[in-house]
Amino acid sequence: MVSAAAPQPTVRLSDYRPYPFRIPAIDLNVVVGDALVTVTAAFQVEPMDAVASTAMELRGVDLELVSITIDDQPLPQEAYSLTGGGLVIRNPPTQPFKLTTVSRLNPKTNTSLEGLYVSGGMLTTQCEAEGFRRITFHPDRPDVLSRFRVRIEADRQRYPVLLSNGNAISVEPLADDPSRHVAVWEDPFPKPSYLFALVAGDLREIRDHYVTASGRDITLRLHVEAGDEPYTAHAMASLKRSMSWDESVYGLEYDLDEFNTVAVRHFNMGAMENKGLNIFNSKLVLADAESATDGELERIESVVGHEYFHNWSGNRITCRDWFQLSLKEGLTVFRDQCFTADLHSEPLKRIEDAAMLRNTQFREDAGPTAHPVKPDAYQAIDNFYTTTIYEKGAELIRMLRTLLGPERFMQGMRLYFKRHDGEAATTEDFVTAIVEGASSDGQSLGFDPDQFRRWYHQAGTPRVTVSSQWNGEDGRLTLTLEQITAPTPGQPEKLPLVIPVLWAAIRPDGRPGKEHLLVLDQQRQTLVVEGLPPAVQPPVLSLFRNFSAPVTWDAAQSTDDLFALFAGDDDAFARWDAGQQLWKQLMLARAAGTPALALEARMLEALRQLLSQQGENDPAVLATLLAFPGQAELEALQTEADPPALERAACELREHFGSQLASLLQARLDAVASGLEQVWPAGQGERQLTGVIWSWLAAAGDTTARLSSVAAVNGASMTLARSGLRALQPLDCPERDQALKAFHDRWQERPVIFDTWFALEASTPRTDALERVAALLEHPKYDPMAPNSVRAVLGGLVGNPRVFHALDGSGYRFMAEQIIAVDQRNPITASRLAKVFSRWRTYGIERQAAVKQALSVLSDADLSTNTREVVSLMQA
Ligand code: B3K
Ligand code: ZN
Repeated sequence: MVSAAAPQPTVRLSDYRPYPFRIPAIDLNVVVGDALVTVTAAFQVEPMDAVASTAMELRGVDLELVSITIDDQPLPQEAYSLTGGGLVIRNPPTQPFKLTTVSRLNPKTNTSLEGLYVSGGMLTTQCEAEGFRRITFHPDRPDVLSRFRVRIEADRQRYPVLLSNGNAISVEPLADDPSRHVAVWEDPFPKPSYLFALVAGDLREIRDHYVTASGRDITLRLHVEAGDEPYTAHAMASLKRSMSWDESVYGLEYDLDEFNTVAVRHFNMGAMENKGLNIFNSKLVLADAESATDGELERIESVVGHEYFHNWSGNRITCRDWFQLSLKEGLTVFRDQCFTADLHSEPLKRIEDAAMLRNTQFREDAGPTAHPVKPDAYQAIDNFYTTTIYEKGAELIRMLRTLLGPERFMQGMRLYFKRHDGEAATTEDFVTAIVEGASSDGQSLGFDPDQFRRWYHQAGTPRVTVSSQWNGEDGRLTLTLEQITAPTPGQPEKLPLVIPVLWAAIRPDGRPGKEHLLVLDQQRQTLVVEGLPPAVQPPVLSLFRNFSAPVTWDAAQSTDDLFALFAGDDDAFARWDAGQQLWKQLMLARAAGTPALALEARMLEALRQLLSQQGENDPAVLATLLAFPGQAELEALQTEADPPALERAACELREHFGSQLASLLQARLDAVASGLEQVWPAGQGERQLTGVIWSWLAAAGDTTARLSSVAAVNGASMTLARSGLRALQPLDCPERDQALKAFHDRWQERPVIFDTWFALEASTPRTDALERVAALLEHPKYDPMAPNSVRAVLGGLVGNPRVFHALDGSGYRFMAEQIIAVDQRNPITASRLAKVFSRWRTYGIERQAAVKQALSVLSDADLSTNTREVVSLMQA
């Protein structure tokens, strides 16, 4: 038995060597028995070196090797050896040969949710990044591409549905045992092992079809547990929209005859793009307006799109090694962001993504787990499925588009998909293709591509300082920009990057001026702009429009300028950002116990304007302008991060503005009321604004708003139900308990939705909250094997600052103990949870000491490689 591997050595990009064998074809025979699964794997192998024999290394974890043959001849014991992480064949033939292994595994004892495992009564797989080695002995690296043919044999009653990648060839009863049946699947496209998938279970099928641009009729099948069929229409419609979008924007069509999707309750992440057989966390499939919020519906649509888009960006062109992960993930996030923007609102999507990046990726970039978009070393690759690889990776691609302009950029994309189809590529290949494709028009690039590549290797968020000088008589503006990136772990020295700065000067009459692109590529750079309208006052600058680069900046803008931008910048991002800068000042002052009264008064006035009838009339834009900055961004601005103080500040400001603006807010509520029942995506803005107003009014003690919030929990819209709960949650009032109980009673039989109740309970600030969280972990409906439930409860606790960050360290200790328990069964989920401690060095001295203790409790435990890597980085 090859058991779970010992701590893995560090893997380095510089050690990459091509695999010395090609495996063009793989035949898998998977026989599902009562307890064990037997896998016979026959590989066609072609040695690269036809002269000298090279040892063949195969990976295997928790597998029992039953037999091994080469060209149907048993391999003598001395010809191979079983090692901690797999098997080595010492002197394989130098000519093409057939390697056949038979191995056995037990999916029931596999709690890692990697490889082949049980979820409910079904068998399912997750192979990315290194799960295939838990199914059969294989090199299990992304640069080995094979055509797979898969035979699955199983009991007909227990496993009526048998799925794998590619096209279904046949399903037949087993000749000599009619209680069993056999399905054969064939995938004509060579793929790496991480895209392999297999599902066997009692599933219900929802079938539809899609005709591609070239007229091919594709069967679309969605497989869910019995009873879940009514909640699949949204996912199916999202899939069709994705297929059509990739055709019209990228000219990319689907390539197999069928496309299968399976919803699984026990899943480590959102979804997985296995070729032709996407597997989804059921919470990202099962949804309708009554059971999912507008935000969740949009997210489902975008994840369905994301996994579908991987068929080209990830599957047809895959990664040479895991250091290239952003090649597929950054690009696919970029593609799904554009998909959502095209289908809904481009400016609002940009704001959403910018806020997300600032509160997750910037935090990562500033902490102990900071790493470049292309890391150069790792211990557990699963720790690198991060917001840096995904979202910052997408920002790099967006910057290329901003620098090149959309048309030239698309020329580059077309070249990339054409040139590397069928290959395992690198991020260098990607940038080269974009640059060469874009330059095919013979014009200069406008930036140095080699310098641009630094973005892939340099961790940390650059900070840009902007200063300006104004000559009012001549209308001459001199802008000086300086960039600096603070050191990150292992990278003390930073080089200047290529930073696209989209900016405009607002004209004296308030009208926006022309938008300019400035390419900041020196550490310090000066730009002189002539010919602006002469005026005494310098023009107001609208900077980093559309969030043109993933950086922070300091332009020392005056309060007057920020209010001017907030009132009416024509760039939605820059307008929202000006408001965010003002909100940040207000919240930090409140958190410090010294409210900025004069600024609050000006904000009140600005909000009166906005809320008045002549003010902003798009409810979604208005709701976005009223949204407070995220906790992480605010913490980063405090000298000593103090999450409970920030939470208190938000409560105070809601109460203050809620009471001061009560009548205007009420008038806005009345104005949007008639639009609340529109079906998503219509009515989103109305519902979003209603939610913000409820939370302000409820905080100010408005009984009607509190009662409407409670009533919403039993209404027809999950968006409003959750808005009501969010409005009441921070308030210690009877309506809060009524609302939580109503939610509990209504949804307790629907696990996917009931996880929300766990999260709400765990994040409700109460004096006995920690005991309640402990009780939730014993709740009969809590499923410790389902990462969704684990994250709901433990993530909920983290979202409860007063409890998690209690000065006596009780929250941290509790979390450390839970992480150790989760790590025993599921290292991937545990190591992600461990990152909740990553900002500990920014806390005050007392909290630092408490986290330090929690970290040493963790570190003294017997941890997985995954969790050990994260804990060590945080302790370093
Ligand atoms: N590629 C998968 C993520 C796999 C995570 C492995 N631990 C989902 C996605 O990004 O589309
Ligand atoms: Zn992805």
